[in-house]
Amino acid sequence: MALERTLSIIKPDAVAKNVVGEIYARFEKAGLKVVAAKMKHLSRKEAEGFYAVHRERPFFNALVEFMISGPVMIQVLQGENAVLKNRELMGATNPKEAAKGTIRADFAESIDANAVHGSDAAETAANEIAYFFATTEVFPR
Ligand code: IDP
Repeated sequence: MALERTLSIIKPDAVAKNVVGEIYARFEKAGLKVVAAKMKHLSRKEAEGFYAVHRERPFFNALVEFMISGPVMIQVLQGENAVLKNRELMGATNPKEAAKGTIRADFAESIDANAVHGSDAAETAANEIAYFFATTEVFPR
């Protein structure tokens, strides 16, 4: 098993619902440790840059509008197989298809407002972590 880091974002819908603590508890119970965190209201430019791979998708503009609609909580999670473990905790992209007991099944309303983001592979995780955090902001350094 590999000790990994992954980028997690609690999206504006879940921050507005006041479930940041409940979502953090799920990370911790699953053995994922928060090793960096910041609350941020993303600019349009930051949201567009973060989701640049989706630029040509029909939902891109709606996704960016949603991501800048309120503050988000951004964290780096560390643990054994952190990338996959976080994806399992999150559940499917569409909350209607998400397995029972997952974050999206429990806290998300729709595919547009689906509570959390999590990196989908170790390589994207490294890029996404660097997008939001300086190396000095992730602990232990
Ligand atoms: P993921 O967040 O589960 O990794 P991605 O396919 O990477 O899913 O899509 C990024 C985000 O874009 C999703 O979390 C969701 O908010 C939004 N999204 C993806 N597909 C659709 C869609 O078909 N309609 C509307 N929004 C979508």
